[in-house]
Amino acid sequence: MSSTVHVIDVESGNLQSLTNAIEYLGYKVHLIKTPSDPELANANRLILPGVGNYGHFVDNLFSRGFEQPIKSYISSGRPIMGICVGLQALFSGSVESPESSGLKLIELVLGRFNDDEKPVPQIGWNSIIDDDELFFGLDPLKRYYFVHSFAAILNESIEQKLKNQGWKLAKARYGTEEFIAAVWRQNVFATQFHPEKSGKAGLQIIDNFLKQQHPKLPNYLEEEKQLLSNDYSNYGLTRRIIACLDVRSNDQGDLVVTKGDQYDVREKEGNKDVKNLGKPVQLAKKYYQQGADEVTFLNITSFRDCPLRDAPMLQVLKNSAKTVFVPLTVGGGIKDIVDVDGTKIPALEVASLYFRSGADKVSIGTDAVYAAEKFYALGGHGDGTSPIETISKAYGAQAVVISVDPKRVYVDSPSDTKNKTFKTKFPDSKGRTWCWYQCTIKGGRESRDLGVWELTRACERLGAGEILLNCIDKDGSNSGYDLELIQHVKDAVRIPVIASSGAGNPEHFEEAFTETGADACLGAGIFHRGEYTVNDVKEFLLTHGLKVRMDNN
Ligand code: 1PR
Repeated sequence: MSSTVHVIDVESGNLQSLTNAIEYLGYKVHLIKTPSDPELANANRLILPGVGNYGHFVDNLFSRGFEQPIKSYISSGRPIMGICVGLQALFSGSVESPESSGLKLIELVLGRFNDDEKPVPQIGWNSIIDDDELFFGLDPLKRYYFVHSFAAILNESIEQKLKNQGWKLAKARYGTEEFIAAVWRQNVFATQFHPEKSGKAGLQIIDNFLKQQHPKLPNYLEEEKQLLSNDYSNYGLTRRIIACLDVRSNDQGDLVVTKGDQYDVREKEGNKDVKNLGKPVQLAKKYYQQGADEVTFLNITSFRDCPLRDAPMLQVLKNSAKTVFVPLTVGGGIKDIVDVDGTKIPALEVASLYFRSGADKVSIGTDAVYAAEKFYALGGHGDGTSPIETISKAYGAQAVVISVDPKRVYVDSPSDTKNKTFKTKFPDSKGRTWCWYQCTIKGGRESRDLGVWELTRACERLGAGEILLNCIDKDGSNSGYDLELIQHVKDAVRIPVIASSGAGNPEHFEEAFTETGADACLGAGIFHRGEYTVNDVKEFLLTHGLKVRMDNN
């Protein structure tokens, strides 16, 4: 059998990572960009990947003339695998895009997760519900990476109907809702999760599909079963641990990973060089191998650079995506820019470059503050032009992270500021207990009259999918996260919130998860200094009753 895998490419999202995953498994990849590509006739393993908005994806697929060729391919009995929106495209439609219709192989309209009870999108690592009839080696004790707001939500009658039509279902549960995590019938297999982003467990699923094999699951010890099984205490998701790499050029012009104290990244002594903690690609791989659930790169001096000339950062991403099979986020300089020759380049194009290089999400800092200020100036709505709106529309909310750099400000009374205040347990030196969190831009260099409450709510409305919540006061302090700040933002929005700044030991991660509703915890210095590995943190959480993803067996 040919060792080439064919992948349909309608320029939707991060195909680079899927290509890397398939190549890592020892196959060649041929991208099918038009239905007239003669290679389609030779294909014997076809993958239909998709991310982002349902309508955007299926309309694009259909307008490029792929509907009939895909249907003919399926009728020919050759194996096909849909991924994420590629799974959703098999259905008849989605409430996300009522005007658009899918391939109608499965007669069901996808619904939106209920966000009254849980954060939406679902972003993180969930498990498959144990069932005797699982397929392609799907393992209920492993975790797979999901990122979506819409899903094939199940009830008994829908499930029965699909089973009667010959579909085998692998179900997962998010909050109280059960949905299709994977389907299989004859030559058609599809996963809602991203196997190419699900670490070793995910690579195994792709390999099983490519080899068309359904291996037996490992014989787990009773003790392992207890540790690894899902307890659904966090809606079904494991506690996500993110390793963050602040990247910039040092005085010698090399791109290095650095780390500040309250955002100051220079050595305190000697020639006050930028601290050099290692090379970005090597560190990203190291943290992936240690079990990081995500890796985030922040280009911390991007406000000075033109990202399109910033080839080294794109190269960092490209090289990292070859060995890191968990989600990659990149931030810094995601904005409308003017290139050296005066050409205007919209933020959407800048983001697309990063997605094509292997990023799954982009994070927006400075420009998100400008967008939120405009949102309020317009009376509480956007005008469709901000990078948050344009990127979210094309790639989906889950691809847009807002990186916030706030500082605490004390006031005598709430009437002293237009921003949302709260009473803290930690008064300042003057005994004041009312405070708010002020947003800054350009890496903390400039403060704005906008609170983190106001910023995050505006960004959520504009289409952001996640908040990366730094804290300048806590950054590099090793003194633990600012739990009051995290709770303040959790109360403001329904999208997931990543706690950041201050982690110094595994207990800090535990308290952020148990004392606030943090959806993920990010650490930088703790890992760079080698005090703890990501795995140390996870083992600590596991033995303290918090479920985490362990991908080493
Ligand atoms: O404004 O869209 O160009 O994005 C710039 C990005 O760079 C923003 O995400 C901003 O947070 C980041 N940034 C800018 N300057 C700095 C700096 O440190 N001088 N770093 C900076 C932000 C915060 C976290 C850090 C955590 C955890 N660093 O990335 O990793 O605080 O650290 P810890 O665990 O060691 O305490 P734009």
